[in-house]
Amino acid sequence: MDHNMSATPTGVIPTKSDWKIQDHPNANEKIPISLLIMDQSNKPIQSFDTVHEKKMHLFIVSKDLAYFSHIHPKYKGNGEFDFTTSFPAGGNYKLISEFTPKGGGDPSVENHWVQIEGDAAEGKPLVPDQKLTKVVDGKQVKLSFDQMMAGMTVHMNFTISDAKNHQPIKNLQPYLGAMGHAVAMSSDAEKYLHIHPMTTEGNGPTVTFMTIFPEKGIYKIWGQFQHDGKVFTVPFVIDISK
Ligand SMILES: [Cu+2]
Repeated sequence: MDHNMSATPTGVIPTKSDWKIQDHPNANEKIPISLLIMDQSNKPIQSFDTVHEKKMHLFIVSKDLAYFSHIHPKYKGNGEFDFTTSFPAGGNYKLISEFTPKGGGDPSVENHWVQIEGDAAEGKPLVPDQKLTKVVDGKQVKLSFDQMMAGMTVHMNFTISDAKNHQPIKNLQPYLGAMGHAVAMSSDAEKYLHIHPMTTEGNGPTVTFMTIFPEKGIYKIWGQFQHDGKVFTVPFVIDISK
């Protein structure tokens, strides 16, 4: 599939979803969750394309975007997916599922908010990072943009080096069929951004993604990469101010 043509979805199949979760789920307990994907006439969708090695990608974020998780629900057949997860604290979490019904050119997205009982984590307002360089799991990751204007295609570059010796890392491993994955959310957790990995030459040190920030505001971005058999996740908070 050619991801280089456009960052704007073109062939999204409209869907509906029905989520099942127990009443009063508690923090730090294993919670089974299932979701049924239906078409506009409430008929379960039967067939899904495998995209980046999975039929469904599911992201969980806390309302303040402090918590992020990326998991792959299991397809049970007849439109139903399930997974088990636990939540680190009480509060509201958004579940964002992304999948492509057969025949869809671009992924469909279905969301669901859940309320988890238990002591809430201290909600902190999102503050844009002053410096777009982070150290995570022994890697230094630098984020750069060709431009940062809302409503326009943005190229986002993650450049990864060894945090100790500052050597560029040139042996990243494919993770889910690409050199990296990235997700972005608006600060109010309302907008989930589709981010397309570009076809990247080689295995680092720079991985480029393409997206469109729909409007001005603060966004949190999570980049995920694999090195030495381990996936690492690097978060950034940015301000799209124009
Ligand atoms: Cu995934």
